Amino acid sequence: MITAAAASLPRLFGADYSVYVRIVRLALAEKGIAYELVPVDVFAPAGLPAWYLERHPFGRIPAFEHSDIRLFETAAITRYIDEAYSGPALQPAAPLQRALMNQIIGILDAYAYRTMVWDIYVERVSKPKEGGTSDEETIRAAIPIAKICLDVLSDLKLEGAWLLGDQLTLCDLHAAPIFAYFVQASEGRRMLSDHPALSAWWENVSALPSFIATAPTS
Ligand SMILES: N[C@@H](CCC(=O)N[C@@H](CS)C(=O)NCC(=O)O)C(=O)O
Repeated sequence: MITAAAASLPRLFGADYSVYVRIVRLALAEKGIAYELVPVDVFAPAGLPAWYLERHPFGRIPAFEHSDIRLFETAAITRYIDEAYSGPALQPAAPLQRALMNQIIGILDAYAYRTMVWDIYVERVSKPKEGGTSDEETIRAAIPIAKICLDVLSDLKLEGAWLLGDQLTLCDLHAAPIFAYFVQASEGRRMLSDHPALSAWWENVSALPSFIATAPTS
């Protein structure tokens, strides 16, 4: 078990606007692990530097490094952080609960992220803010997929403050940054309000000190 007193700080490469970087930052914060956020702007016009592509050959953010350990892919990084470092457990012990957590993370990666962030938030909020025009067709096509995501997450949600009941787990941390963008769109707020249990979860997760401390600065 790596303790907070390990010689060098873990380094997380990425930008604070990134959903996936924020997921890892939330896991580090919930474990109580100090780290260095090394700025990497994945959308920089000049492209990514070669030293970063050595850490993430697919050119996405984040990448993680601690001493001689290098990892990319957020779900692998957060599971490693939970298992390798001391601090509160962020994964359920029971096999079924753990599978449900992994199922939710899979759903978020495969279906929710692109639909709720790119097709709805970016089109409705981010593009117009930057002087562009929303692609209404993209938004229209995304709504039914976002509805399936919310319906499925509501069905899977167990009673309690968090998605899997009384334990805050990695799937809460994976979902929160996606919802943070989604609810900035009027469509997102309207759809979330149709899901009372998820709305209550959103109230809880968005009040976490780790969540507040990792708000994007740009
Ligand atoms: N599968 C990757 C996804 C990471 C990802 O898509 N990150 C976004 C930022 S939130 C990115 O790097 N986007 C750049 C691009 O799509 O070119 C993971 O789990 O870490």
